[in-house]
Amino acid sequence: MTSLKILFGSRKVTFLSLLYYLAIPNTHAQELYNEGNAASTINEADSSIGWTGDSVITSDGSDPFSGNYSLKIASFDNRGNEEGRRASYTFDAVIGDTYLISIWVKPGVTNTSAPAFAGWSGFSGFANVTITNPNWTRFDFAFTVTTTSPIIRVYAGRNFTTGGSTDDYVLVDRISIANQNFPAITNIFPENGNVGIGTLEPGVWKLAVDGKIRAKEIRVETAWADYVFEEGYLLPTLKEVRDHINEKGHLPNIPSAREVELNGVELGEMNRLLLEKVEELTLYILELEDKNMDQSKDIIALKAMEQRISSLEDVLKKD
Ligand SMILES: [Ca+2]
Repeated sequence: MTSLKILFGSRKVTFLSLLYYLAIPNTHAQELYNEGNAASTINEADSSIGWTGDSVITSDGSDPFSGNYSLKIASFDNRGNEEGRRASYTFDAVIGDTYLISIWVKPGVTNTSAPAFAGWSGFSGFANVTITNPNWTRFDFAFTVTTTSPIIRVYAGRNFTTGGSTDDYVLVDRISIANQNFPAITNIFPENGNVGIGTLEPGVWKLAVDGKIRAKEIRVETAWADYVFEEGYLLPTLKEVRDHINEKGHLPNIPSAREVELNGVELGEMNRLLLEKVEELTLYILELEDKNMDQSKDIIALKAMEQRISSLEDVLKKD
């Protein structure tokens, strides 16, 4: 992320399509495109909520780039004015901050004029961009904003003066808006919805946190260890346990210090294993108690026998 700060440090012309694509992994700081609509990455919904304009704006399931829907922006009619082809989206912004905006688009197959990103307002240095690639294409923008409500505009067709066709449309999907000036405390990864807090590498984890977590309670849904008390459970003999400790330096089934150092501890799994050991200990204690009782009985019997022997000895001495 450091390199980005250098790249976008001068808040002048900041249209960086390919450069941004190469420089940034597919990760983002705090996601600001959080409307639940067809073009959302995190909370996609069959909706066009958040987008306004005189074009026909719908959620479309025929050819989504991401998820089940894309946003379809179609010309309202063949009027020569631009409003009938325009769709707008605004978001809350901080004046002077730089925003990274990523949008996937695909023109309609029979468009009479190419769609475009045009007429954006509140962005410093924006210039219109025509969308000509017939395939899904990602566009990346980085602009400093000059208003608290900048407006992104997408046109189904860019030919304002001669009109166009009601067949003109453009599909829009997987939009991301992030404030480059905002510290990337929380990073949401559009590919899989994984979240990293304090880290850009959540890996396969749905939530990865580089730091301590404080909570009132944490519930871990996991298997439990009652199988120890089930018939047929092979309770290791104490000799086997002793041999395992002597050989490996840790309890059977419990990870070694080295393994824990490498992989950490899974709370649910470790609690199950610890309970397994507690239940095994309980069984050993119960066995010991049984043995103790048997030995106590033996001791009582032996004492009685000793008493009788002693009595017999006394009798013999008197004789
Ligand atoms: Ca989508």
